[in-house]
Amino acid sequence: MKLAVFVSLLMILPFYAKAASCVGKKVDVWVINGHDLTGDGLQNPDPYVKIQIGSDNRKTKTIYGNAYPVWYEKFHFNKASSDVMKIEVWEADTFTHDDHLGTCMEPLEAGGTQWRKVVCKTENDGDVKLYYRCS
Ligand SMILES: [Ca+2]
Repeated sequence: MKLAVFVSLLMILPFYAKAASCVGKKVDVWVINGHDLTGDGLQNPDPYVKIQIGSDNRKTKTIYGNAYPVWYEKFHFNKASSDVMKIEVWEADTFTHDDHLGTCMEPLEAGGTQWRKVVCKTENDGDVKLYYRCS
């Protein structure tokens, strides 16, 4: 009986390891907030966040005049085509090009219903916090 359990574990484990990939799965991303963001000289920045998985893009709204923005925006990716999530933090400008504050490449891990925390560091020591899960 014990041997049978052991043998069936050996058969299941390789599939379990493969199941940890997020490719082909639904990915939910919850962009929470930003901390100590800069990029607009002496004025408070107007930050927004872009999320990309494969060729699929999402974007938060721009929060004007706030170095500590709170987005609380949730995005849904139906079928992830990549195991990496690209997070870009931008600072909106009206009359010139938007300023790039930072990019993070986050490897995605499947974890059932568990939300995984990501802290994306920007230039000048700020950061953006988000959660994701793929199921
Ligand atoms: Ca601006």
